[in-house]
Amino acid sequence: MSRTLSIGPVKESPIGTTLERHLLDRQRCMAEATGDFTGLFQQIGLAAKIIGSRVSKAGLLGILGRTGTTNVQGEQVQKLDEFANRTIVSTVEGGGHVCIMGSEEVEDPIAIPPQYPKGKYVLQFDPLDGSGNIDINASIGTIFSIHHRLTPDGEPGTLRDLLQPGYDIVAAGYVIYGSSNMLVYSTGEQVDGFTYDPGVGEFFLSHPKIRIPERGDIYSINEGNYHNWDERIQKWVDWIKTPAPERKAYKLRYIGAMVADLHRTLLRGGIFCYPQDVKNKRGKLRLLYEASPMAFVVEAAGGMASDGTNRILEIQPKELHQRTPVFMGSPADVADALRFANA
Ligand code: AFP
Repeated sequence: MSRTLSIGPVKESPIGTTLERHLLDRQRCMAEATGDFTGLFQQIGLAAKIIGSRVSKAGLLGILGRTGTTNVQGEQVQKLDEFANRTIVSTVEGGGHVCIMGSEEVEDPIAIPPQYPKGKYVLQFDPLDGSGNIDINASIGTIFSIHHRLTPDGEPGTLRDLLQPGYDIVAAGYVIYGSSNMLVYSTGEQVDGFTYDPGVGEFFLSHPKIRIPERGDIYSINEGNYHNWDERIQKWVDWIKTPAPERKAYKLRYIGAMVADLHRTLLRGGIFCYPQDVKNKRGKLRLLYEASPMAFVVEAAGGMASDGTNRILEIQPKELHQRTPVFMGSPADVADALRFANA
């Protein structure tokens, strides 16, 4: 008598959880879900794979680019941040999930071309954050956030759809292109991290339910700006790096790419900040596609995100490329910084 082996449901999948599977599982838990959000997210995931692949070849393309204007495949060598911007726009615009987009690389709102349907979501992104790191092979990233549209369904989106506060974000996240590529995102309840397996070509859940430590031992700030800061920020930095009987001095780590500095802060704890200074009177980082999405992720992981006075997620944006000071990270560390900043 022959025995039939079961290939039915298994308790634990031997292949792990892909980003797509994770999104579909969550979609099934929401009775009202139409699949639009999952569709949009899949397009963002695809863009992340394409950008990640190009980032990993950036050094090679750059070297070959110096010998002429084309690479070995005969392609034009493009600036990577422009390439990343075009990749996201072209992956998302025809999907029918979005009515308008905002990008760090583009002055005006990005309209959906007339031939495509206008969806119910609004996408904002910084296609390649920390692009100054490209030439030195250090980590860079993509940041994104998704809102519901405010204008009537089916019509082209407007600037009003883009100027929404962070507390109305539906989902936000980032992709870090580093020693491995990771996509980290949240819809508000938890933060999940997926590591890209280049052999398979998929993001796999590797860091479920990330929680930021209550306190860390790292501060992350461009200390070269010390002499341009308000005296209260100088006092805080003097305090945090000076050992005291009850605590060790904090370590300084600063990569110069917000995604990389905040990714470390999320996993290890501590604080990342970019306060205002005499050169950047309203701060340097952009509210809509840098500070707000990262604040949403940090808060969902149990952290704190402030502009020095207000919760970043409560700032009502007035301009597309508005800047803001930023203090983000472990709640106890951000509370310490704010105590000094508001003394
Ligand atoms: P780039 O994308 O122009 O390199 O800017 C990166 C960034 O917006 C952010 O990711 C960094 O945290 C911050 O600027 C670094 O700024 P400083 O070079 O002034 O420290």
